[in-house]
Amino acid sequence: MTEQLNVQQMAERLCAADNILILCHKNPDGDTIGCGSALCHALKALGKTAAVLCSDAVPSRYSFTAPVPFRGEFEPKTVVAVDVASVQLFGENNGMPQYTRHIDLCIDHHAGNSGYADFTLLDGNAAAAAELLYEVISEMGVEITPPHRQLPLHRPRYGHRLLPVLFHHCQHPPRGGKAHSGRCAGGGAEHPALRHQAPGADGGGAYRPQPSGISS
Ligand SMILES: [Mn+2]
Repeated sequence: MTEQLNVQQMAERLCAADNILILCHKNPDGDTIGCGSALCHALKALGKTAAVLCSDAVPSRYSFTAPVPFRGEFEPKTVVAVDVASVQLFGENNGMPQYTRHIDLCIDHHAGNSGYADFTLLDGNAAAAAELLYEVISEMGVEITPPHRQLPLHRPRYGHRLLPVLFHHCQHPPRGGKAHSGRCAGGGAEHPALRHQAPGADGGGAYRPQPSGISS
């Protein structure tokens, strides 16, 4: 039986974890891949080791999320499922079965989630797991990078929504002097992708969708 967590509790558990393997569902869509990439980049921005595993190939239209595929380069200590309602949905390829025997954390929006994880953040009223993940990442103290803050948060596609996925840890109080309220204290380097993604030194350039077919 799973224990339900709220956003703050999930953020705390993620902040306390390391060597984190993030699992997506088979036949991946924008929600599971967007969540996987976003959570992975957020954890890496906090200096953690993390990667994403999916039973099926990630469609090229989601390559803009800069997926970090797991290649067995570390021994997972914490396994997190995103947008996966039941264990049957993990799939059987890419060595997936050896990592689905024990799922520590689950972030999901399917009301019928079977409760397979030790701890679950579930909101059946959310249109996408990405809505929950956005709150979790914010609670972790990882800020969406300026160029991606301008992305439409809710980008309808296949009934799901995508989330801007490049983050970096905010080491300074944001402009306006508001204190940082995240759960994760301390370091974390700027995400390297920020530097080549940033359209200008002020971070104020417009987002230009890549020709991957995801833009309308
Ligand atoms: Mn999905």
